[in-house]
Amino acid sequence: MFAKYRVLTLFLCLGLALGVTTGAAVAQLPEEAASPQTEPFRRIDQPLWTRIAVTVGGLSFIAAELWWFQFSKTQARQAGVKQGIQEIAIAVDGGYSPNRVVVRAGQPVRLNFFRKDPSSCLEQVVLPDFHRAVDLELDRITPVEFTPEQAGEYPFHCGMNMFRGTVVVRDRAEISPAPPPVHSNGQVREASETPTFG
Ligand SMILES: [Cu+2]
Repeated sequence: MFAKYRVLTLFLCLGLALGVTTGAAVAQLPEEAASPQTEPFRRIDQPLWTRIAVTVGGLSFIAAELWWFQFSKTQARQAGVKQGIQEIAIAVDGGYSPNRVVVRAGQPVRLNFFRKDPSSCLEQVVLPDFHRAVDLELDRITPVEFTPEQAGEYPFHCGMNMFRGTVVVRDRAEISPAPPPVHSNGQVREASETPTFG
């Protein structure tokens, strides 16, 4: 399931690279066409529909990319409570899963980041509001602890701010009691969407 995401991410990154290089090439075209030094390169007049197709293709790549990084696969999960600590496992594999973590204010939180993705992009996780910047070792669970005092939404992201998640802090009264129990390995015992740390 996560391998699919990785392939898709790669695909979209290639799309962006292609879009940028094509854009740069097109931007340089008028200058080069005017210069006599570019004789070996003959300018080919593309039919209008080709230009439109290329433009539409490029724009849809950009749109897909924005969607992928901003809006895709938002999944919220509530942290379980173990010995007074709100604990939840977050798989780091082509992003964060779950990428929306619900906790309650005034109680310690432990986010167990399990990094499965070898890309350097995800080797660091930053929680600016809680003053945490933590390096994640590959194939290890790295706990990040803090105590949120105020209700609100607090983002976390990779070192380059490409992949993002949110810690949603609610007031005690807003959260239903008895959240799901947590496994000894930090995995939340829950339905189908629980990430598999195999
Ligand atoms: Cu990154």
